[in-house]
Amino acid sequence: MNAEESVELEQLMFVEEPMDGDEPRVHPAWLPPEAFRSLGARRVLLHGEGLLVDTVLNEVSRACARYGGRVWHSPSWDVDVDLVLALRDAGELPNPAVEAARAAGEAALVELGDGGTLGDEGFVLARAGDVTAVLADAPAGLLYGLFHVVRLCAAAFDPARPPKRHRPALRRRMLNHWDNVAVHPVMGQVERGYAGGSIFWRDGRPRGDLARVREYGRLLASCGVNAISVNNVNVARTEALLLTERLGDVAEIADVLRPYGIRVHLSVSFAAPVVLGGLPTADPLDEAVRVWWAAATRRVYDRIPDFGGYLVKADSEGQPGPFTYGRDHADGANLLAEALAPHGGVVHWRAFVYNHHQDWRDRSTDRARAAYDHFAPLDGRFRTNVVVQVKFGPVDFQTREPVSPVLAAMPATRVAVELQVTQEYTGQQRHVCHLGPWWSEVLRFTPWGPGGRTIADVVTGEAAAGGGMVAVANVGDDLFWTGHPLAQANLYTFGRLAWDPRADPTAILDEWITLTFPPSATADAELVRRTLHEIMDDSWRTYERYTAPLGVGFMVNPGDHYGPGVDGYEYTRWGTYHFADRDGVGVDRSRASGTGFTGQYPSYWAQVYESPETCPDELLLFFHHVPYGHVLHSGSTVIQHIYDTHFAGVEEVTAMRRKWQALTGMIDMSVYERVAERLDEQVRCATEWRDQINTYFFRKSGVPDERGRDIY
Ligand code: GCW
Repeated sequence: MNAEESVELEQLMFVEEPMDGDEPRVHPAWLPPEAFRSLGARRVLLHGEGLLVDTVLNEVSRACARYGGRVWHSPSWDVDVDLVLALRDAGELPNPAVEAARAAGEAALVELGDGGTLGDEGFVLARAGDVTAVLADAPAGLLYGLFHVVRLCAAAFDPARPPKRHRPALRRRMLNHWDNVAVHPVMGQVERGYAGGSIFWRDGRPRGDLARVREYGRLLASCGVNAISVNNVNVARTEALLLTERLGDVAEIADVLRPYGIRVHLSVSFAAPVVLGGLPTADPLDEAVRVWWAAATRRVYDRIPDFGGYLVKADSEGQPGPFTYGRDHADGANLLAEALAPHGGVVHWRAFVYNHHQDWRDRSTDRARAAYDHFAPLDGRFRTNVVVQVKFGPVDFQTREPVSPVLAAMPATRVAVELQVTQEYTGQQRHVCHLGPWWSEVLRFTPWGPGGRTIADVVTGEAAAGGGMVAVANVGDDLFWTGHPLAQANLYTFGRLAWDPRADPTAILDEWITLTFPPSATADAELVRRTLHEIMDDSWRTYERYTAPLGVGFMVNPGDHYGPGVDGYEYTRWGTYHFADRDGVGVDRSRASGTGFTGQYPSYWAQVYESPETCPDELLLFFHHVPYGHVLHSGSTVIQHIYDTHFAGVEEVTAMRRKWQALTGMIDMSVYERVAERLDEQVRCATEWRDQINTYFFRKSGVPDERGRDIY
């Protein structure tokens, strides 16, 4: 690409001006102006009123100004249009073609036969004559409908397009920011953040770049996210003050995100009545404590009327909680739920509770058991505005873990599944690791056995009353939002899966590619699409191949969790061990001879996981300690599998890097270069993983590689 072309490409892809005079320009992620070309070239009529309708108007106006289209807001005269976005109760328009398109949408809803309800966020898209109509009952539905039209590009105007209703499966689709207000001495500004500083906070104060926050809200709305928490679940002194003295800082964020339909939640300290209120106790059954929370919560709602609620990490990794007072987690969660209930708020109460002062010599304590042991007995005791938020796996966001049995153990509780978009254990946004397929596997898992209900069903709940999906966010103040430009796809995919947990992750990735690298802005759109799929589709499995084998987990460097550290956690207090010796490796979690963790699953999986003969290969070492010569279902032995996958993983990463090189000149140069640089690091790091893991197991087992490759 010559310099002129590169300037042109940049104009197509970047917003024209820095969002704030002092701030650098930010990559538009999956909403480059060019993605709005199809919409912006059309004649659009918007009908209805409301804050979010104004947002839609703003979006459409910008697109039309750029690409020559036109926009009218509830005109009192007849106009010729290609697209109408209308609230259903906004009254008639003096326009027969538009009314015909509206009637087509209404007819489609009647045909659905369930009253055709759209809810607060749904919409229907229909065609009549030459007009496409998007109808919604509420402004948020129009906003989601608008972004759907953007995603569809020209297909939204295809005369043959059948009408379709769209509604989110999950009511709450939430991101948790582990952002610290004050820089933490070890964890920094963002705990487990791999994309620079926080977009909200800097050095103990609000960052003040609300334009960027607004842009973030726009990105989130366009993929369906409707809630965020703005501070780390580890709540230190400064962060605790957000609930009281510094509530104004939270309100500012809420004001900026409101036009995009996003509600703000806050992580709070369970000890707040003591730390902030000066009470002698935070005992959940103490009357003064209840009064304190009620008053504090009322003040929050006075300031932020649509405040979402609280997020709590209690009795976990040093955070205060109800155990201090001899109470359980239902007592704790219900205390906050009671304070939030009059205002319609919810408390997200995390189930990530375990003993982090374990003795590695003790093989009977099993961290994987902890969440179930603490929470399953409490089923039925939580108030209806409590959501118990459960990490998807029983240990900790590993590259491969079984699905947490807690998700199937609390039928009388609203449970949410918690995913990690920030790539703490999956390459820290230096490695390409597209997580859509992994999340989708989790959501499709059937805890009661094949053909039964799925995790998606559990978190959806009856009448959409389930706890929804939550994920730890991966953005920062980085130019590309996510450090690795391709990690933007994980954020996008999370939102889309939270809207529809049954969606196909490859199709979602395809949407992301089309939006982020619009075909009209590249010389060879097919090459770009194919290359991105080749690099990203299977990248999570590639990552799995060159890191910890067969579900054993935790072979990372202690502290930063990046790179190989095979024995890094083996003799620590964290409860994450692999027990490799000269004969074998893995954790015996069977009922027969191990920790009994398999017994936490409903009977089908309890049986499957119980025996090494039936346990799926990819989870074998999570559930069993087996000899190196154990033969897998694949026909390979455990030791040979380790060697083969590690050699294969590095070859795949090398191939990724080669494929990426084919895109020189095809896409924005700054994206190209950032990814190229990170792929170099991925090759380096994967090689290190391969050599350390292979060498470690060769030295332990003494078994040579059948194919005689280099092991040290
Ligand atoms: O994975 C671990 C992380 C901690 C994190 C904790 C949690 C916020 O290493 O940094 O703390 O999980 O989920 O609470």
